[in-house]
Formats: sequence, C-alpha cells, structure tokens
Amino acid sequence: MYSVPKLKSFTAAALDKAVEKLLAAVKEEASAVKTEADWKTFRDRWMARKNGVLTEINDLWLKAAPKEAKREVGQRVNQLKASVEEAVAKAEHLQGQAASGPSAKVLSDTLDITLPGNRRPLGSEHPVIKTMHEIISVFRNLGYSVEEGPVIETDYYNFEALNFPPNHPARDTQDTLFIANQESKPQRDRLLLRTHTSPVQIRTMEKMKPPVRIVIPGKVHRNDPPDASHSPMFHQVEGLAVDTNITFCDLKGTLDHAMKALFGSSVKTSFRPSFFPFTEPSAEMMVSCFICGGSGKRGSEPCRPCKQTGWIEILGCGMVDPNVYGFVDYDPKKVSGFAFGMGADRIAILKYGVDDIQLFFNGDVRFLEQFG
Ligand code: 2NL
Repeated sequence: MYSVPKLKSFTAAALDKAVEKLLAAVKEEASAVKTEADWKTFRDRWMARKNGVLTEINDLWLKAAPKEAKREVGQRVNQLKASVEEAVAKAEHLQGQAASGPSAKVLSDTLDITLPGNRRPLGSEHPVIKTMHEIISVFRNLGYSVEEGPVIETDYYNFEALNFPPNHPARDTQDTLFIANQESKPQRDRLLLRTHTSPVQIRTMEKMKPPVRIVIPGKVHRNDPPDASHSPMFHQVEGLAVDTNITFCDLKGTLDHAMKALFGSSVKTSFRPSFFPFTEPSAEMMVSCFICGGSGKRGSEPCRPCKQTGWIEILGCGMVDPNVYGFVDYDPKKVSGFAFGMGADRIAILKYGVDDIQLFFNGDVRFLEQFG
C-alpha cells in the first residue's frame, strides 16, 4: 500500500515523479472499491483531515519545502487534491451503480407487456382552423406567402394607416375593444384588440417592397355581444396583391378562381358595389349558393343559407386606396393592387351547416370531434 515519501529533492523532475506515483496509487486503490464500506475506507484513507494521505502530503511536501520551492509544490499539491477528490467521487458513483445495479432496477420494474396500453384519443383540427388552412392553401398554390402579426395593435396600424382619419365616423362601425388607462398616450400609440387583420398588411408593406402577394389569417375582436351569428372573437383571412399594373380584372379572376377551388368548380361569383375606407373602388363578392345550387330552393323548402336568393355574400374586396400607399412609402403612381377580407368562421358555418357560431368556441368535445 502507498505511503507518502519524504521528498529529498524539490526539483521539478523529482516532484513530477512523486506526483506520478501518487496518482497511480489512487487509481489502483479506487479500482479495488466494490462495496460502500470499501468506498468509505478509501475516502478516509485519502481525505481524512487527521492522517489522510492529502494531509500527510501537506505536512511532508508543502510544509517541508524550502521557501523558493513552495510555489511550485503548492500548485502540485492543489492539483493532487482535485485529482483525489475526483477519484473518490467517481468511485462512489461506480460503487453505487454496482450495488443498486441494473439487475436490481430491472427486478423492481418488471413490466407485463401483455397489459393493454393507455389509449390517448387523437385530437382533430378545429373546424375554423381547418377552414383557414383550406383558404390559405388555395392562395399558397397561387404563389402567395403567409404573414402573421400581433393581436394587440396600436390605433395607428388598426385605423390611421388604413385611411381611417382620427375621429372619422367609419371607426364607429368597428366596435373596437380598447385597452384601458391609456389616455396619457398620443392617440396613434394607444393599444386595442385589432378589429381586422389589415394591420399585418401595413406591417408587411413597411418591410417589403412590391411585388407583394400575401395572405393573413388570424384572430380579431369586436365589442359585439355573442349570439348565434356573432362572437366578440372571430377569425379573418385577408389577402393583398400589390405590383405594377394590377387591375380590378386581376381581383375578379383571382377571387373567382379561389371560390371555385374552395366550393367546387360549378360556383359562380358576382360583385356588387360597397364601401371600405381602405379600398376604392370596393365590392362585396357573392358566390352562387353551393347548398341549393343557386335555385333558392331545396326541394319544396326555401333554402335558408342564401335566404332563397341563390347567392351568399362571402367576402369584401377592392382596389387598395392610394392613400394607404402614402403610409407605407409606396408610390401610388407606379403601383396598384387589390385586397380582400373574409370571415373564416362564417365560411366554416356555411361549409358545415352549423347553426350557431358559439358552438365553435364553447369547447364541447362532442361537437368538435365531428370534424376529425
Ligand atoms: C371584409 C372586408 C376587406 C381589405 C379587407 C385591405 C387591407 C389593406 C389595404 C386595403 Cl392593407 N384593403 N383589406 C380590403 C377590402 C375588404 O375585408 O368584409 N372582411 C371580413
């Protein structure tokens, strides 16, 4: 067994040799540790304050070293301490593993592989999200990219940059939910829940030069009391195309194609004049009723979704008002574009024949699991 020698010489070579012998001894003794009792003996032999090897080294090497060698000896003694501590910790770990050992663990964890597993029912995509994905995918196939943005917006992005001047009565049509206690801020910086996804189009035009082709899905909020056709939170998909020479024909062709892709190639589209502050001219697009095929009747019964008219209003659209370009540093003399917006919840209601928008948001699994 190793015992600490007195050093006759304190040269670097002599120190190296002594250190080497000591490290070899720790290694050898550590490898002999098998049980917890072995490990305790090993630890005390090397680390005990009284008569431990490290303490002896301190006395026999460091204290005995001549003044000029103390630095050198001190450094090695510190390194040795670290090595010994490491060896002791490692031996404890190995010893612990051997004692509780894989066999003991396996024995206590015996597994009956014939028992049935825990079934976790698969969820399904929410019908509104599913509808949004379908709409988005039609436009992705036309080369549009998808953008998203914040639900809590500033007055500037939700209204001002979209050509609603401060205090303009058009703002009243949006029943906006404002964040409280912001009177001290300038109006344009006040926060609100976005009433449409159009702010994301403004943000995208700020960072991207034309040509732009984007669709924006997202949640929006309005201060509407909930009923069968209203919810204070609902979903929109908006789109925007800005480039040189974009005309109303491009708008009609794009949206007619999109409706045929969504509702079937036999649907017809029809446009009628409307108003939005951010488009000029503006239109509402109607789709021939895909429930009754445009006849207004289902057998002898009146068709309810189209109110017997044979047409369903599906979205709003128009050519981007040149004033909007002024806010995003586009040149209205060089570029033109169209935009559109649709309510995803409304389209899901029509597609699935749901009679109450609240069913989408109550979280009743018996309703939601029907859309898997
Ligand atoms: C609707 C109508 C619309 C837009 C949204 C838009 C956005 C920008 C510029 C111009 Cl940045 N227009 N969006 C345009 C027309 C209609 O939505 O009924 N949505 C549910």
